[in-house]
Amino acid sequence: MKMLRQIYILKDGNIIYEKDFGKVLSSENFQSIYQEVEAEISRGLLNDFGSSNFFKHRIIYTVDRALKLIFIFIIGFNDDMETVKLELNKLKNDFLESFGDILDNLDPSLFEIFNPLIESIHKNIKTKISLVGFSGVGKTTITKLIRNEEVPETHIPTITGKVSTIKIGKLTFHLWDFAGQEQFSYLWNDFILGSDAVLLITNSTLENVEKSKYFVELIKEQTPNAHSAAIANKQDLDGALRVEKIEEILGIKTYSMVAIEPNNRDKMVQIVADILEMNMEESTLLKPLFERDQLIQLAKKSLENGDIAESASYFDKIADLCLELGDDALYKEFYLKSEKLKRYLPDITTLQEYQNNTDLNDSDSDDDGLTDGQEVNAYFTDPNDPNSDNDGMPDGWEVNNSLNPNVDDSTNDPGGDRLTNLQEYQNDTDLNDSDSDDDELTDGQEVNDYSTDPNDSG
Ligand SMILES: Nc1nc2c(ncn2[C@@H]2O[C@H](COP(=O)(O)OP(=O)(O)OP(=O)(O)O)[C@@H](O)[C@H]2O)c(=O)[nH]1
Ligand SMILES: [Mg+2]
Repeated sequence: MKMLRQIYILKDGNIIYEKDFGKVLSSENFQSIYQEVEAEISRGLLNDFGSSNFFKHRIIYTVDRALKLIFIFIIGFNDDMETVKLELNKLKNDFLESFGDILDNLDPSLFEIFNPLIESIHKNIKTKISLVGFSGVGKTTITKLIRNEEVPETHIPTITGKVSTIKIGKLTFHLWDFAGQEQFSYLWNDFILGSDAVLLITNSTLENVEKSKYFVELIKEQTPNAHSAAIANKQDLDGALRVEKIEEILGIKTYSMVAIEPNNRDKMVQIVADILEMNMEESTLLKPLFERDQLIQLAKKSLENGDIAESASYFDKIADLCLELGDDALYKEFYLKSEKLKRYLPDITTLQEYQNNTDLNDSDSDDDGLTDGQEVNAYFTDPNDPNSDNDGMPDGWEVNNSLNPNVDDSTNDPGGDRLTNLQEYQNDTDLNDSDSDDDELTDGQEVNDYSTDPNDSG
């Protein structure tokens, strides 16, 4: 696996920069490896690059003797080290260029400017996962399942092949979806080449499984160091061979699967993580992902049970996790789902009216634009206080403008127009538009500098 796991930069034997993409080495292990590296360097044998192995990982490093700097990558095993060396050199050169002259009083906060480079290094050392198997077994369906796209009902044969980028947790991979039709067999060798992991897909019929032994051999020939496993797909069909039987025939670890079932995404992602040997316990990268999938299940259950308030609060949590995972589009989707649900909340019960001391004959007792039901069941605000968080803005206005009615957010300025949320409310301007009346003066300038009306361009 040429997946980059850790980056270290050391000066005079001290770590001055460290970045993890799913940690594989504890600090103690790193120290013992580092001593080996140092011994190697002091023997003076090192050319441009040095490397040593640590179980299933490789430590590759390069040095700058004059400045006493060591640059280290910790990566998974792979035959081809050229890309890795290239990227390590890039790190070294960039570092020297940026910090070479000021090494003696380096402020660690300066390393911020490094982040884009580190991201690009991580992406360039890409892990290739290939899906192989004959036509119609479900490779494209599995690709779509992993990508969380609608799975195809009809078989549209893939032409030549397709590469897509997938993100699992915070890690980026490249997923290669093969064309399984025999007319494309001349491409198969080249497609498999350089894979870090290969998943052999079968449709769980005896005929197909027997035939697929061909791919097991091909994988061994073309990419002997890749991790491989088989998927016994279409387990929902009558007469599907049992997984154990398929594993016996193919001689490689086999997982059962029904790829047309969207609920199996979790399972499929787990299989990919498994084959990439991403250890759940030691890697925190996948945790938010699985947490999110669990919450989605819980939200579904609450919906089935008709508990709208509960499912809305799950969707809120899911939206937050999406943000953490960097899935902005999904964040929006779940946020909107939650908002939509909150609108359909069952109205406040008579008992709740009594408990909250609200007016039975007034659906919005405090006239803040949220019904008593919404306040009690969805937003958990005070149905008798139009401004539950005392930040000067009514609860209903806050909700309509996507602000939190339970937190004082009066001084924030999300639009960046130098009008705070409270000022936007007081001036009745658009929170998301820095120039509400399109007169080329920002709302902030109009109110704070010129005392003009930000809603009137004249
Ligand atoms: N019943 C059932 N059908 C499935 C399952 N997985 C995929 N299919 C169907 O099998 C058909 C072929 O799936 P694809 O994913 O297009 O097959 P492929 O392996 O990509 O085929 P090529 O691109 O020609 O190599 C589609 O009609 C899918 O709906 C499954 O688990 N159960
Ligand atoms: Mg296909």
